[in-house]
Amino acid sequence: MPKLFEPLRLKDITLRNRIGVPPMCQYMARDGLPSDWHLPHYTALARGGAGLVIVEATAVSPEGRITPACLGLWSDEQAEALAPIAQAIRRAGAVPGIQIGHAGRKASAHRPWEGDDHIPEADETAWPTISPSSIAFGAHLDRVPRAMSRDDIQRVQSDFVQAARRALEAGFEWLELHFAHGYLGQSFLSTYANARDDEFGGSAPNRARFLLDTLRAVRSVWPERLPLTARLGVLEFDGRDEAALLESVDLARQFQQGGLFT
Ligand code: 8OZ
Repeated sequence: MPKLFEPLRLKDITLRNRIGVPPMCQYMARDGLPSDWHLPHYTALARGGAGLVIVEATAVSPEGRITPACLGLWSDEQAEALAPIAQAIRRAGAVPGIQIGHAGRKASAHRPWEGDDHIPEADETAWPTISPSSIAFGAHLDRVPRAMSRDDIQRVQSDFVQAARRALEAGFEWLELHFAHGYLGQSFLSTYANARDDEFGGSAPNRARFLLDTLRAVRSVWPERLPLTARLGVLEFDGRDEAALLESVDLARQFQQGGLFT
């Protein structure tokens, strides 16, 4: 642990130590906007002394929320409401980060303490879900999503870009793309969830295409001087662990070439 409490410089930012608070869903937002909960919560986390505080998974579009109570960055109003949170983290001495993502086929769910399952489609608080293919996640999340068209793919990538731009405007200095945990990014990479027969499915390069295209698109609006990172979900315990691991290592290399941490 000798370096844990030493500063770490990455690109143009310096973390006061190597402790980072990861994104943790609070399920306390309304219409994607922070509530009275968020400002004291993130201020307290930053005052705790970490070098980096990453704000919870924040949806790039309303349909990309995990639950109706998730934060969003699909409007300027949301960016304005998040700005005081980024500023409070910064004032407490930590670097403010945020994770942006799209929940894909795991979206439109109840909060964990309300069941963690899909909201019934007939309920007025539910919304239709999308994924690379019309294959349900399974277990407690059994809703069958609509398979995305090419237009959907373009739109979601554009939503990522707009959310990244708003995160910057709100004062965040570290951006994480959520491509893990069974949400939309990982669903493209997955041989379980992705049964497409176009250029976004099949071979490893095709399954990686959505993630790489999204990274490149976000790269164009996120400044070189600030860290851009991604959380990847890789192994799926499907009997092809070694192949999946090698594909993921290759993808990580391509991410590096595409601008992560370079
Ligand atoms: C744990 C509990 C609730 C949400 C994720 C957003 O899997 C989550 C999450 C994790 O990334």
